[in-house]
Amino acid sequence: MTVPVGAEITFYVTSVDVQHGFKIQNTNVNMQIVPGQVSKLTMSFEDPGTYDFICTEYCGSAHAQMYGRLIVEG
Ligand SMILES: [Cu+2]
Repeated sequence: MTVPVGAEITFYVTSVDVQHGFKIQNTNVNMQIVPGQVSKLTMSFEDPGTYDFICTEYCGSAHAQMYGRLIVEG
């Protein structure tokens, strides 16, 4: 995901299987993701850079592969 610096970004996160977590490192974005519900959080990133995000809830054998990267472009 790539977003512009300073833009208001709304995350809508859900799960089709089990409970997960969604945390963007070095920010206060940290949500619990529950099957059948949508977690919503709005945030703007004021510092350009690369932000890793991870699953924070042990969700099964592929838990360690649940990560990604958000790029904030200035
Ligand atoms: Cu997980």
